[in-house]
Amino acid sequence: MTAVNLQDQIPNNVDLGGNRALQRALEHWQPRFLEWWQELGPAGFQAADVYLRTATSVDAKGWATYGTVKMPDYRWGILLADRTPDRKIGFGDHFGEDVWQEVPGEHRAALRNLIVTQGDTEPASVEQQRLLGRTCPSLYDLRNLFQVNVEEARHLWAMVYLLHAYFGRDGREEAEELLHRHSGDPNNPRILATFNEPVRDWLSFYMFTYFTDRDGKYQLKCLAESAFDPLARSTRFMLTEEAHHMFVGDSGISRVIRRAMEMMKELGTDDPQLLRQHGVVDLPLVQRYVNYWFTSSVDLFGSEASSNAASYFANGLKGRPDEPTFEDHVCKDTTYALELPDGKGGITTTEVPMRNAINEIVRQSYVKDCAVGVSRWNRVIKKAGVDFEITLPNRRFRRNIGAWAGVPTDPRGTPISADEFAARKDEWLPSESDRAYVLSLMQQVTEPGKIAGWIAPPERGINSLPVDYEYVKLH
Ligand code: BYC
Ligand code: FE
Ligand code: FE
Repeated sequence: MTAVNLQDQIPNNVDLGGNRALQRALEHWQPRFLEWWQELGPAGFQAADVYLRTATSVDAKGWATYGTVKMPDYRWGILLADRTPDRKIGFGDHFGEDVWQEVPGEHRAALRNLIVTQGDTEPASVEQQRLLGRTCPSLYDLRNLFQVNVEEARHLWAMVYLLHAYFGRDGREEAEELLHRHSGDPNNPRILATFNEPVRDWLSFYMFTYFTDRDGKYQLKCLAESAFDPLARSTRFMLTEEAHHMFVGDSGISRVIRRAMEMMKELGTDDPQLLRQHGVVDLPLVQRYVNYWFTSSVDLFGSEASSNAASYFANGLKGRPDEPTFEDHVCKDTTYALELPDGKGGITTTEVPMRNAINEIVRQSYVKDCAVGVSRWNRVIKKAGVDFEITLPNRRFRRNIGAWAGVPTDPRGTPISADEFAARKDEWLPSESDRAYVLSLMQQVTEPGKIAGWIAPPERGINSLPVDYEYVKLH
C-alpha cells in the first residue's frame, strides 16, 4: 500500500510524483476544478469550519479521518483501492485472463465513455445541491450535505485521474468538459437525465441520496468488476464512501416520517391538510416523492435490451454487481425473459440473449436494495399504529428510457390510457402544490442542537459526537 501525503499538492496513492507529465497535467486541471467548486459548489459557507471526514489512506484506519476544515481546503485526493495480486477477469469473453493495467486499443472509446458518464454524474450532483445550505434543517444535516458534496467532488477527481493517466489528449479534453457541462444547462446539460433535475428542497435531497446515490452504488459495483484494473480499484474505493450518502437519505426520510407520526398522534388525525397546517409532511406526499425519485433513478440503468450493455459485458468492461455470486460468468448461450410492451396496451414476455439484458439484471438488484429502506420506514409507521404503507412503484411506471418510455401505466405497472394517466398524475407524482408546500417548509436552522419543525432529530451524531455538536461553525 502506498501512503498518502496530504501535504502534496494533489494527495494520492498512485505515485503521482513518479510521472511528472501526468502530475503537471493534473496540477493544471486543479485550479479549474477549484474555480468550478467556488462557482458551482455549495453556495456560501466556503469560509465556514466544517466537521468532515477526509480519506488519508484506503485502509480501515485512514479512509475516514475526521477533522474541521474549510471546504475549499479539503484535500481532494486520488485514491485507488489496493491491488489484488493476480487478479483475473471475472466475466465475459476474456473470463479467466489477467486483468489489464493499460487500456486495450479496441476498448478505448467504450471505456472512455463509461468513465466520462460516471465522472459526469459526480459534479452534477454537487451542482444540483448547491443551494440547499440556505435552507438546512440543522447543522447536523448541513454537515452531512457538505460531506456528500466534497466526496462527490473527490469522485470526479477519481474519474479525471483515469482520463488523464490512460486516455491521453482525448482524456484531458474530456476532463475539461466535465467542468463545462452543468446540471440543468439547456445548452450544455449533464449526460444523464436525473442529473439535470432540480433538487430544490431537503425532501428531494434525501430522496436523491437514497435512490440516486444508490444507482451510483450499483453502477460502481458493476465497474468494480471491470477488467481494466485501475477503474476497478478506483470504483472499489469510491464504494466505501457511498454508504454514508445513502445513510443520509435513508435516515433523512425516516426522520421526516417520524416527525409526521408524532404530529398525527398529537392531533389525532391523518388528514393531509390539517397536518400541513401544522408544518409536517403527510405520508401521501412522501409516497409521491418516492414515486418521482425512484422512477427517475430506475431510468439510469438504461434500456431493458441493450447492445451497449452486451458489448460492455462481452469485452469485460462492465460486469454485474457482485459478479462472483453468479454461476455463469460468460452468459453466451443463455437467455433472459424481458417484460416488454406489446404495442397494443398490454405486456409481452420476450426472450433475449442474457448479455443484452444486463441493464435489466442490474436494475433488478437495485430495486431489491431500494426495498430494504422502504420496509424500515414502514416499520416506523406500523409501530406508531398508523395504517399506511409506502411502496415502490412498478419499474414500468413513468419511464423515460427504454422499452417502457412514454408508455402510460399506473404505479402498479398496469398499462392505462394517456388520458387516465394525465387525470391521475397528481395522485401519483408531486403536484405543483406539493412542491410549493415542501418549499414553504424550508427555513434555515443553524443554532447548534436546534432542528426544523418538519423533521425529527437524528438518533445520534457523527463519529460519536453529540447531536447538538456545532458541526458547522459559521463565524
Ligand atoms: N438519461 O443501451 P442504452 C452516480 C443513454 S450514478 C439519459 O439504453 P446503456 C452518482 C445512454 O448513455 C452512476 N440518457 O444504455 C449518484 C446511451 O447513450 P449513447 C453513474 C440515458 O448505454 C448520485 C443511450 O441512452 N454511472 O455515480 O447500456 C450522486 C442508449 O443506451 C439514460 C453510470 O451510469 C438516462 N437515464 O447504459 C453522484 C455508469 N440512460 O451512448 C453520483 C456509466 C441511458 O448512445 N454508464 N441513456 O450516446 C453506463 O454504464 C451506461 O452508459 C448507462 C446506460 C448505465 C448509463
Ligand atoms: Fe459518487
Ligand atoms: Fe454518492
